Amino acid sequence: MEMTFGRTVLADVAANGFAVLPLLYSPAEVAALLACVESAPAAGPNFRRSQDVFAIRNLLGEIPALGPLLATPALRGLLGELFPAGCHLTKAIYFDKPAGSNWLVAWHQDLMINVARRAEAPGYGPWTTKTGWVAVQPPVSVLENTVTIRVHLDDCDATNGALKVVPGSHRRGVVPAETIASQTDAATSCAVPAGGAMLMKPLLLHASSRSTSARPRRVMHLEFSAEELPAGLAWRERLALT
Ligand SMILES: O=C(O)CCC(=O)C(=O)O
Repeated sequence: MEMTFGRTVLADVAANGFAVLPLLYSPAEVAALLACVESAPAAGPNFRRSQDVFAIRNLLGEIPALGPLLATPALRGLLGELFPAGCHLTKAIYFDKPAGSNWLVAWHQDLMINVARRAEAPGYGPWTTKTGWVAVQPPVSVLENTVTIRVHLDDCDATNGALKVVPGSHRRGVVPAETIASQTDAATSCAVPAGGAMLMKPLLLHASSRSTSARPRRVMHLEFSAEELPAGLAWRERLALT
């Protein structure tokens, strides 16, 4: 599938902090992505399964065969437009919010990046370590040079966990946690069809609701950045996908 995305998508991402692409992967490509995930041995600390969510952290490290299936000409073309000087994948997570899931995600910005190990660097902090993973809040400039592409594998609307976002909130810098609740009045819900993608900036305020639907909501959350980290720091999942 050859396509160009053009100025509208780039302008929407710059102005609003997000954009919805209704078609990035064909139905056959979506089927291949799902078959690849379903054939993986879903065991180990990076797999989290409960009644309300199935998540795979370090998705491409756990299932490397997904790399060539994701890196279609359409994805590569999109990345070339978003990052003309090149970029790398920095994080990939699979989220299945199953039918009727009670999993909801409160309003937040994506402020942390995963790194291989802790090393002090100006502007980096605070740090967290959870189940062997080291994460740090980088300077805002790193977050501003990152774009998340959420590849949707099911039709998704407000009933099955579409992301809610506050348009333009990525331009507010890091929003203090205690003021987030008062900044979500203008929220909008981002429906995306299967095979489509939602692009978003990490600083965009976002949340998602419980599912009231009989349909699952399977998503691949892929973060791309053009940033190089300072000496001593390295992205935990860095991968060239283009
Ligand atoms: O997939 C979702 O419903 C929410 C995920 C999210 O907010 C995140 O990854 O930051």
